[in-house]
Amino acid sequence: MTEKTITFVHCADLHLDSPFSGPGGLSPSMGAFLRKSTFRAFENAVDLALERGADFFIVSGDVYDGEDRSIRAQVFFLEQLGRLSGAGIPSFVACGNHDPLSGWEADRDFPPLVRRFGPEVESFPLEKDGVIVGQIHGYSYPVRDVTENIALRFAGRKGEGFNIAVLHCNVGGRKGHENYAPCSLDDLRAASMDYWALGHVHAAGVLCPRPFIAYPGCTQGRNIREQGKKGAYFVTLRSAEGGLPAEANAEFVPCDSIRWRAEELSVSFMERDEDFFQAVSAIREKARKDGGGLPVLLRLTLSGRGGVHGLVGRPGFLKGPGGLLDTLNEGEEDRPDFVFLEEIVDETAPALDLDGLASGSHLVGDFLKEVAAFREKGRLREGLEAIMKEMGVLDKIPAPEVLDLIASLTEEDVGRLLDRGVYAALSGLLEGGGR
Ligand SMILES: [Mn+2]
Repeated sequence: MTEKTITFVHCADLHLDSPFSGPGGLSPSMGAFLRKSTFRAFENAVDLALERGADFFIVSGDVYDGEDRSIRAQVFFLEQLGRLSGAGIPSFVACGNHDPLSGWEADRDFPPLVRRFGPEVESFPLEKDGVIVGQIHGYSYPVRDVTENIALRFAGRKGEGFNIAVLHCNVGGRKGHENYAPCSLDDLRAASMDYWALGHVHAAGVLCPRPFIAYPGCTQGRNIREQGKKGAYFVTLRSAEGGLPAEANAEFVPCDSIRWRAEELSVSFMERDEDFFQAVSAIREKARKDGGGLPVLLRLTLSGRGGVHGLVGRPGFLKGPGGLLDTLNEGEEDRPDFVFLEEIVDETAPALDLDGLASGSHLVGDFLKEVAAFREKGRLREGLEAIMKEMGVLDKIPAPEVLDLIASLTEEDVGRLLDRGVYAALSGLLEGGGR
């Protein structure tokens, strides 16, 4: 028996025409750029199928962001499916909780090779080179609130050849996601499919390798909770012998046109304002480099204790007109790989009065006195090694070069490590009431 393969693109949660909530005070051009990003991302997913000559294309729900979808989104969606159809690539579309069948849409024709699943599990044949090689089963939400376990309805659907299931659902009661069409991984496995093309959870993830069960995540991140690369899977399914599910190779391909990123910067141990400015600049350039040419929306959270707290707390310093945020964003929009600071959150605290704390008769005071006694004894590196030995840490270090590294530490190095350790410990001890 000759091995059969099929290829397809699996995407979900396009949320076309999402309004961008996060950033305030965006320029009109930036606002327009963001508004277009969900469209661009879907176009990129369609390009992926066209460029690689996929056998078909799957959208697992939440094409639109709202039940009453915008005309712009509807027209665009049909246009893109039309590009696929024109190239002979069939598309299979399921509706999710954000775009149930009950939502309003213009009464228009889908392009010829598009199939949209109905409100009951429905099956369509999969063809390759004019030969039926399997079937695809799917379900569209009739209304937004589907609380029934729909996965169970796929039982007994399996036919000859490849079997693919398309469903928008919450597997395993994932927190932070509405519990629509709740089901378990075992429910999905029990249906004897080769591939479960899921939608709903906006972070990509493979739940099971065989049968392959996966969320591709949303195609475009739309707020700070949707960070990092967003895209679609390009899947190759290989038929397997002996009744096993087909073997899937799913390559995650980024499709997004702008990326969200959150960074934290601790101001502890910054001696001068200059250190702060340099650190912020380094974070921005790192974000640009990691973006690989794609623009980035960056949220920066400032943390830690130190003198810089006074600087960033100056009225208007961070967010006033002509403040740091404005200044850093100026001119960014003119470059294709812009890094736009959408928010700076100040969680810094003033430097600690270590002498004052050390004189207190409480846990923190005792801790600091202990540290001071250790310091006074001198020979810090030997002291450190003795403590590590006592705790059994030294014996557990497998790499001799780590031991060499410890041996090569100067007294100054160990002093600095001690400072950091004390700060970290104090932050923990003083958590809550210490600021
Ligand atoms: Mn969604």
